[in-house]
Amino acid sequence: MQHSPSKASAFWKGKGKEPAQDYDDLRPTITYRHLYSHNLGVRDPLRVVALCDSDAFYAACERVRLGLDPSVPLVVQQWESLIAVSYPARKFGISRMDKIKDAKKKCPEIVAIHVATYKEGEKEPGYWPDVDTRTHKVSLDLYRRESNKIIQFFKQALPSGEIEKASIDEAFIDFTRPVREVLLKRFPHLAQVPPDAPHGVDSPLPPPPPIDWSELGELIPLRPAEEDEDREPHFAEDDVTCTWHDVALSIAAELMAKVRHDVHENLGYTMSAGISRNKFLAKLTASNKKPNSQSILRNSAIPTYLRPIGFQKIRFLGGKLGDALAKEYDVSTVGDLLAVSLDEMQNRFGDSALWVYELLRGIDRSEVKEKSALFKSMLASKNLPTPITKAADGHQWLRVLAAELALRLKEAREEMPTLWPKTIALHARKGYEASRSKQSAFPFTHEVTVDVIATAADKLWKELTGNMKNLNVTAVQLAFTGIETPESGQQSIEGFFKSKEPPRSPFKRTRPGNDEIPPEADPLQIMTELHESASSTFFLCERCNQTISASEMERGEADHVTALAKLRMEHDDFHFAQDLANGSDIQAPKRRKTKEPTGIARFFIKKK
Ligand code: DCP
Ligand code: CA
Repeated sequence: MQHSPSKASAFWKGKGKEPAQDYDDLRPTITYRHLYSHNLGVRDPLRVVALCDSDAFYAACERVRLGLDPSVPLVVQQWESLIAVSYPARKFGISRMDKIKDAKKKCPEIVAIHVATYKEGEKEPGYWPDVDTRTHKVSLDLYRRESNKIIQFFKQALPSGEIEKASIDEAFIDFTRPVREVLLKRFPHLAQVPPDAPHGVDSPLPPPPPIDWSELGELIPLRPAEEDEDREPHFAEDDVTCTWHDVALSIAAELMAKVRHDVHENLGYTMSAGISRNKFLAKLTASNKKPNSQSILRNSAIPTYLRPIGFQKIRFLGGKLGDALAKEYDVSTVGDLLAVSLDEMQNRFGDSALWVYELLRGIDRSEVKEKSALFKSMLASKNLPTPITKAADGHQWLRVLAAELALRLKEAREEMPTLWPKTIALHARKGYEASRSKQSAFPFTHEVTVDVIATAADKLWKELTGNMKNLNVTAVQLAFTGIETPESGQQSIEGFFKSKEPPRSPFKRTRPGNDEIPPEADPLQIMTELHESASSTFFLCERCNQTISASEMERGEADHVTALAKLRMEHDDFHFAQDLANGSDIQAPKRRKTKEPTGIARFFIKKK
């Protein structure tokens, strides 16, 4: 059905009011059964999720490393650009858009730290005086390490909370369980269904006590901002004085404030958090006030909060799908789009438009889930300012990339000593042409040193460049893929070395020798494709139909296209590993017949 663009906008540019049932999900009746159920998951009416985002993260890491006072204006630079600006430096009007020389003009006493780099011949990254993109490679290791420390802190502080690292300085925390524990302790009368409850365990909970929000953070207001004040708030003030979900939010806010305080005391970092009923809203709320603050979005404030937001600013709706929605309905805000019925949206965008329809109404059923450290890949990459034109010149960069992989594997093994990479892959891009890749089984040696990795990489490089005419390599990537631990019950890696038998991998190796990676598994190929849609922040996996969001990527890569390519490769690895675990005999990632994408998927997959 073709929708008339003017219909939605005409309705919304007037003083329309959303149908009341639109927000039923925001004011559920909460019963004793809900309270006692521990497996309601994303449908739990008492669900509370927070997104915690570190303030000026890389700048804070450098400040902590150097033991500087938090009031010192500090920036982190990568070559001539700024990648992080401390809040005291922001007071001078310095932003990430500035070049270092502008920052120094705005604040001559600024402390400028160049991000650590790897340089040829050095095993560890360092802060060298002579950094140059032609000879050095950026290292984000310090930030990864500090990021992991914060995550570990969260885990230990909230043993019953689920924690999902969302990026290098952001984590989602599902507070539902820890909140339930506090709630039942604090309100013991809820622990038993009163004998006179009309519907037994299905009776609604008694009215909640009033909440003193004053010490708990910034409350997102129920009333619309001034420019929108002719609109009625969705829920009248006295209708929303308090719900048990508000009590749950307030308990999460107490717990969050304590964790933020303890992270600051112990690790030196300040962070800002958003607390609401799901991931999407927690993320949106976290940016409400920074730094060192937390904001709370109650269910009753959601409609008013979402309505004026430009929907293309929302994670997931920023790319082609957002453009298509804006064009189709001639609208720009969430409020505008509320006029589009579910039927209309599904007719135009397919069944999965339900997910967009719900998002606009504050519903997001995605889980907070710790990502397994298994099945991951590690990738070190360098865009070369001076292309490699002689095969012999590749070696120096391979050693630099090998040093990074060696360090990252070593650190990962501090937490999980049996991690082992199955495969090493080398990708080389020639200008904007399709890249070439080679991969091989990673040798099973006692210690994964820079030399071992560099030797394996050199071998792949020789094969790759052996018959390349007019060598002109502009980017190189070295990756460990299929990083695994031996399956439980199997002998440990150490065990293999202790035995007199020659070392042999605990993994079944079905892959013989080296293989050319088919184009669809090639991250640099994907990267080139993504260049054309550089604003894209997520992709849809053709195999599992899942949207993989770039917010899950570690930022601070050379550019987000690289990071997205990396994310995609990691996701492909996940399938590869899953297939392997399911016993399918995979020789190499198989060429798949790509189905013509339909519905929402059309907006995530580039048509060939
Ligand atoms: N980063 C980067 N390049 C970008 C964006 C971010 O290298 N274009 C890095 C540096 C940041 C870190 O990622 O410190 C986290 O990114 P944020 O967007 O969260 O920014 P900050 O933490 O620096 O600041 P804020 O306090 O606004 O969150
Ligand atoms: Ca941040």
